[in-house]
Amino acid sequence: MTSPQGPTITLKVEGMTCGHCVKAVTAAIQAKDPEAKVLVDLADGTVKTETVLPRHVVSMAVEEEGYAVKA
Ligand SMILES: [Cu+2]
Repeated sequence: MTSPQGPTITLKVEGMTCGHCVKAVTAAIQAKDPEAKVLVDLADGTVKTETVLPRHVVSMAVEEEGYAVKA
């Protein structure tokens, strides 16, 4: 089954530590794609996004919040 949303993008992100970070990252991505599903794993330092946005746009949104995208 294919997703109507688009592919899942996984980013390795440094500097996320708490619920505020989760909200900030989620809001930043959803500002660009309101339909995006965002799953932040603080322990792993990963952000998984189901979105129609290209990877570099998701990456840019996260970095604009002040977090470093490592991969
Ligand atoms: Cu935080």
